[in-house]
Amino acid sequence: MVSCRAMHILTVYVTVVFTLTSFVRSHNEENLYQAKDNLPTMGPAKSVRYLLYDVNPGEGFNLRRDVYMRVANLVKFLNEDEPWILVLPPWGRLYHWQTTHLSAQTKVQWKYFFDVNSLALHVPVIEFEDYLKAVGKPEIDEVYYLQRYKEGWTKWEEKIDIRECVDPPRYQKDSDGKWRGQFFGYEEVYAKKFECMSSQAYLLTFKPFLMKNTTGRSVFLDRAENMIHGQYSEWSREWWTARRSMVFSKHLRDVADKFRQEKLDSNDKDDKTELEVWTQMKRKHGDAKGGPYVAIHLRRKDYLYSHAKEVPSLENAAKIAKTFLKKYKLKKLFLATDANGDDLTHFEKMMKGYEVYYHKVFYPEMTEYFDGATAIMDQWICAHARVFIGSHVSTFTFRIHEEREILGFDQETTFNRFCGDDEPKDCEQPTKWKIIY
Ligand SMILES: Nc1nc2c(ncn2[C@@H]2O[C@H](COP(=O)(O)OP(=O)(O)O)[C@@H](O)[C@H]2O)c(=O)[nH]1
Ligand SMILES: *[C@@H]1O[C@H](CO)[C@@H](O)[C@H](O)[C@H]1NC(C)=O
Ligand SMILES: [Mg+2]
Repeated sequence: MVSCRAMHILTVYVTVVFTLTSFVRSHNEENLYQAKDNLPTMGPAKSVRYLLYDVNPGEGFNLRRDVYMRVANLVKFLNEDEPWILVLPPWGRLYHWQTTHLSAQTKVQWKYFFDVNSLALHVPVIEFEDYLKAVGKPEIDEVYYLQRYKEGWTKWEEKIDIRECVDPPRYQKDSDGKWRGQFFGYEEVYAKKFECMSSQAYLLTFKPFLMKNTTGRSVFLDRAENMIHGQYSEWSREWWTARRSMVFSKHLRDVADKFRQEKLDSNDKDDKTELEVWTQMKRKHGDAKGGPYVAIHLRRKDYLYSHAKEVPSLENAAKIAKTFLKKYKLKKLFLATDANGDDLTHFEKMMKGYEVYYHKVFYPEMTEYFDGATAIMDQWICAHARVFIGSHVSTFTFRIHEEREILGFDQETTFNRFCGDDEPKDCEQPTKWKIIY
């Protein structure tokens, strides 16, 4: 018997397929990253809607990647019933991106950092620039600014409500009645409607709101980090599917791979880390061997204060790194860090007898969007090491863990972290998030 549910799913699928096709045909086809086998083939139309979002300006690159996974899954669930396209929020002006000689690190497109066709194998996405072209004016229909409840948390219950703004909003109505705000630094962009929305809710709770309570063609959720994963968190298949789609852009991988080969004797064939299209890729723990080097992520800067107890001194970091180098009988150390130049030289001195490599010296040609690009290359190289040691609760470290799960490393080589000087030597190690297919 063909169940009603199966029929329903089929109908919905066909609807989505229909609508997306007409969308693709009526717009510039190149603007929509929609991988071929995901491509709709025919149909009438319920018009496509756009979901836009942004994150608290204080958040760094790697938490932003986590927020992407939430919003992407929201769009995925929306597409079960209605065609929605996720608009990728341009990168720029991140707190950590301070390379002063570069004023260009604003309005950076996702394709610079990620393989957008891989993202599109999960949900339909377009760059913000292409959204502007597609709608033909610098306009967003509705903006909802997610905020806490003024009265605070009383008990856990899922709820979202349009409320007065708790904090002075970063949007203002101009004399033409247009809402002006930040909008990634695009000064011409405005919204037709703006509301603050108190929320204490899982991402799925936003689906009925978006489908039924909003009518605009484009809806923008600001402060999207307030959307909670709920059941779609690290231990769920959906989360991992979104995560697997976040493949780094090829041009950055290529620079990092060249570095691996030239300096670290590391390549995918020998290391057993060859990539496939992510939808086809399914490795077992232990399949990957990794290059003949130890990689460490040594987080400094703000973590020296915000996580003082768990951040090791350089002396101790060097000691721990040597323990691993001996255990794995390796001579080369790859160092990913946001430490300053003096610390780097100091650390290198303490690693006498070993070869230390780090990015600042080795890819000086990467001046374009330096900070984001080097961060990604550092992560990519750490992800391919025989063994990795990370920093306590750093999202930069977490994204490396996940990359290694995707590549199929033994978990013992991945979920290690430095202990602070005053912590026990066997301090609590990172949670082993196992990949789920
Ligand atoms: N290149 C490079 N940048 C780093 C490293 N560690 C931290 N950073 C920079 O500092 C930022 C850290 O912020 P974030 O991504 O939020 O990670 P978290 O603060 O460690 O959780 C990164 O995005 C990088 O710009 C590193 O090892 N290498
Ligand atoms: C959405 O609409 C329903 C029905 O009108 C209403 O009860 C609900 O409060 C609305 N949700 C929000 C967040 O405004
Ligand atoms: Mg951070």
